[in-house]
Amino acid sequence: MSATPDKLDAYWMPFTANRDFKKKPRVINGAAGHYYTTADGRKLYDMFSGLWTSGVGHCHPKIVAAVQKQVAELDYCMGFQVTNDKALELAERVVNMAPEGMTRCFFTNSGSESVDTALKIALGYHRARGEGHRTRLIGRERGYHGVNFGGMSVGGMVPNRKAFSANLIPGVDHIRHTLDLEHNAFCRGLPQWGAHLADDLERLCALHDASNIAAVIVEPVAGSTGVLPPPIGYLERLREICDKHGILLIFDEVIAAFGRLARPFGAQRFGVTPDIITTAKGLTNGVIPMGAVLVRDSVYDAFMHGPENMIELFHGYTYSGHPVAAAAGLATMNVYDEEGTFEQSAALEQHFEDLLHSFADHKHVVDVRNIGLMGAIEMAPRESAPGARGGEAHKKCFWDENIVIRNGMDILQFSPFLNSKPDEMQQSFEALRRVLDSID
Ligand code: PXG
Repeated sequence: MSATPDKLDAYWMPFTANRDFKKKPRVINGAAGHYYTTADGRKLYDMFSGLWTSGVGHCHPKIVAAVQKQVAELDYCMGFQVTNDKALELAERVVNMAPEGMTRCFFTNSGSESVDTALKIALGYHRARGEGHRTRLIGRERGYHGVNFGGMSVGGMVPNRKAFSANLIPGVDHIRHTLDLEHNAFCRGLPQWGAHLADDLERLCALHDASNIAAVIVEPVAGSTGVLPPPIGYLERLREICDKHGILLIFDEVIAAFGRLARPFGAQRFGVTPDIITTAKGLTNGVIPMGAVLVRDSVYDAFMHGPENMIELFHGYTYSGHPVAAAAGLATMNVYDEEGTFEQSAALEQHFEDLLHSFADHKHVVDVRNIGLMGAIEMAPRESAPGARGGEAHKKCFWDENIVIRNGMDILQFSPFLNSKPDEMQQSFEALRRVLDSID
């Protein structure tokens, strides 16, 4: 490294193989609609709509205008003891789209913060009700709940936990994940097999005694780990077991909310209402970082005791309810309504599913999974080089075919725009096929 680091040296890339990346950096410097542009003047079709974030496309003019206007009107104001008009409006807007009974909204700045906020609310809820012994938190293997200590601890992504193993928060356990290629490979939509895996929660209730368990957190569809749709009946079963034992159910909908499953929330798609929902990403179409935690009345009400001059929940972020983020959120909700984004998303599902499953007989492919506009193609790893095939596919897509895909090791993930054009979606998968055909 040079004595004075150049900009590539200076930047420590998140969740990226830095040394490999810096040999031939992939730098994007513009975007419009469904395409990115690069410094060397290429246009790349974005098959991941940002990072599951940008459902209505990049630089949507109505969201851009709302942000520009807001930043000139009220750039920031304190979110503690005073608030701003846009945060109030957005909270009302979001709870009005939420499953019935989920009437309160707490703002954060990311999915990770939403998760840690939700876990704290769950613990505080039980304590406020005189059940402070409910301190245990249950996650699921292969779950992704962000990278803060709470979310990492309830998460089940081994590489994310490995280096921090001794420092994960105490009192956490995990239920089994739901993928079993012997039973549910190449399933279109929800697997028939696997509802019984929810009973693993009963095992943990027996082991720890249910009276010690505060909450269970799951993604309704596990996203980051490579799209694992819930088996039919699985989420219902989790709900039943939680009800039986007085445990709060948290759905982490950082990916699933806002149209990815053709509904405002995944809970509505699956007809199962949790007690707490975490969101981020599509809340602002990815334009300004923001997250939100929605809770049932009963959860909020449990905190509203004691002297009225006292803070009920000692938690919040400097940027909770940031006016510019909230303005972006409001403009995003307007676009969803005005353009019928969730209906557009629903109309694309079949086409997307057919394109994905056309890879089922490809030589590298061991599984294809999808639900809504979430999809994954899992490839077999190369012998003694796990992740190499997926990484090469990503790079070839970027350099040779002008498409951006995401890979987690050898699993390719797809998050099409909610307003994709069917022919562009098709062309992008044709380009992907050329790439998969060309790699070992
Ligand atoms: N929960 C879920 C379900 C997520 O998908 C987070 C929490 C954390 O959000 P923040 O905003 O703190 O990053 C996420 C984030 C992938 C991928 O490859 C997905 C996420 C992050 C990184 C990669 O699918 N989702």
